[in-house]
Amino acid sequence: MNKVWTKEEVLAIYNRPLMQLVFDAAQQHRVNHNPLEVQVSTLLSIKTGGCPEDCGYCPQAARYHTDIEKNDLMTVPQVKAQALRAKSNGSSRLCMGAAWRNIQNNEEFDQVLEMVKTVNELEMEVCCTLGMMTEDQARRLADAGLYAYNHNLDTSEDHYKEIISTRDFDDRKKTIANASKAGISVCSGGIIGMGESANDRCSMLVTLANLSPQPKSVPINALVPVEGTPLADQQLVSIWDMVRMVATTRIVMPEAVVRLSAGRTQMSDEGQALCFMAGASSIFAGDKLLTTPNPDINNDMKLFDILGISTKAPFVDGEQPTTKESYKECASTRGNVKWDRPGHTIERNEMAKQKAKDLKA
Ligand code: SAM
Ligand code: DTB
Ligand code: SF4
Repeated sequence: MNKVWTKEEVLAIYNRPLMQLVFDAAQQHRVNHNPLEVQVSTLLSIKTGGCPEDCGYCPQAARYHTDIEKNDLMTVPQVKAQALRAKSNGSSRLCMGAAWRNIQNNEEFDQVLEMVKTVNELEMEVCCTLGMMTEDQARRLADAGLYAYNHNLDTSEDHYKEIISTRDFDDRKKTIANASKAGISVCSGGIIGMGESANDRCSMLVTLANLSPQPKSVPINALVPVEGTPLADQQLVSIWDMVRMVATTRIVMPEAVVRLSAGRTQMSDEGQALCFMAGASSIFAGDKLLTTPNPDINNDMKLFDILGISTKAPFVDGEQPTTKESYKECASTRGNVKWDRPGHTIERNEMAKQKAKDLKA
């Protein structure tokens, strides 16, 4: 049974003198992890852009005018080729992302299930991030060989209402619970730098840490402000905030892999080294995240070399799933799956949408 965290406790950790906080996190890190090992994941955007949601940070939301290249769902051979490339570059995990609100019971999902089966057969950990997911969809993904599902809370429940209006925080939690019920390893974290307070950051960590089971991996993203999105003008996150967030996450979720995610191009090597010291134990590698740039893999490997860090092998923290033919069986009706829409509006998001309309006209 994990400890139940309160926001006051987490805030007190977050606000410790930075040098003390990093030392405490580094000590905690050594209790459950090899501090000289970092897990490397590669992101692959299998379906890019055109998303119906209004997430204020996201360049893939159809309603904002951003400069991304949209793509339909990739084919299975395309994904296999990218997975092999990622594996040869030292990645133990492939994380496939789709710009979907939620999974539908249709041919596209059937195709994703084939991708999962194919990549699992390459002996890589397979992760997907496909939006909201029902219990039966989670079961099918697990049967196909899915290892992990990424579904971020993104921010605190309070601040969430300032960032996204098209779905609510409880639905995020429902999807996470559906992944857990299917025996899939949960990857859930958030973004800092969206105008949230320290209170919001700690509140998000409390929600994550009090999930049962706790997430097995926690991505900490620094907002990548993208032109055309409502959050385009946000100030870049300071490295000190990133270190604080990583260290606090390490202390409140001691067994989790803490992933240094979006925003690494904004960080110096020294800043990233401090994050590894403070308990970060994973990165996304490859020159692209989903649509935005990421550091060159050669730079990452050079930094690992300097720091004496080696990359982690797949399936060290959990067994490789075996594919069960039942992934082909859909227990629910085919077609659209409905999730409620809360329907409030966010002025900043509406303005970015209007700006996109004006640019089109
Ligand atoms: N559509 C699915 C969903 O929202 O769950 C999966 C893809 S979505 C792009 C995955 C995550 O990427 C988001 O939850 C968010 O945390 C992160 N993300 C998206 N845009 C970002 C940005 N500009 N900066 C930092 N993180 C971002
Ligand atoms: C996560 O927490 N961060 C990744 C992954 N999970 C899917 C995505 C980052 C996306 C950054 C913006 C982009 O490249 O589009
Ligand atoms: Fe769509 Fe996901 Fe981007 Fe939100 S974060 S707009 S759900 S792709």
